Amino acid sequence: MTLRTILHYPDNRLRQKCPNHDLFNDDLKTLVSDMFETMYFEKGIGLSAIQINVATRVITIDVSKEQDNQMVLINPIIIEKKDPILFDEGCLSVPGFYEKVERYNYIRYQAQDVNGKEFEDEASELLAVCIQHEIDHLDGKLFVDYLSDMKKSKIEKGLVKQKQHSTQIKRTVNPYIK
Ligand code: QAP
Ligand code: CO
Repeated sequence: MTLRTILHYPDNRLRQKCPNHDLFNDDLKTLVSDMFETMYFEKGIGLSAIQINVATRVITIDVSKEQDNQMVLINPIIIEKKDPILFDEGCLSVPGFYEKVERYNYIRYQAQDVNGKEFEDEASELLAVCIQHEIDHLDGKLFVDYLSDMKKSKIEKGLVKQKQHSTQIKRTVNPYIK
């Protein structure tokens, strides 16, 4: 179990189109368990492998309150979508910023589990939106891409400020520990 570092917008590594995942071995189990650990630690409900700089089509999700309903989606594909909605979204790669994005309230999807077995299921509301958000990551897309240039640059500047501020705090606390 290892906590991994999450890449932050506008890091270009988040822009990669991730290839299908085709090795269902112990390395995959380690990746998935590190993703859950990192996601829970950062208070997230969804994480894609590319957010921890692993360019492959692997997603972890847990939208339950008790954080006891782990979902792993490998090579997921949306096969049906209906009922457009506006959903207030955030992202672990865009910490502290939330904006409304148009999504679908119902989807049917296909994916493989951690053993490579294909399955099909439906999802609605928060889970449906989360799956759409995470699949976007696998294609190098972020929720900020749906926003106006003005909102996008406001978020970019805000994140730069945030980074400067947090390194400032670290310096004040102890100049020898990075
Ligand atoms: C994607 O997002 C999502 O800004 C997952 O400071 C978001 O887990 C799907 C988070 C909304 C559906 C609806 C964001 C944690 C977590 C932050 C997340 C933050 C701390 C975001
Ligand atoms: Co995200």
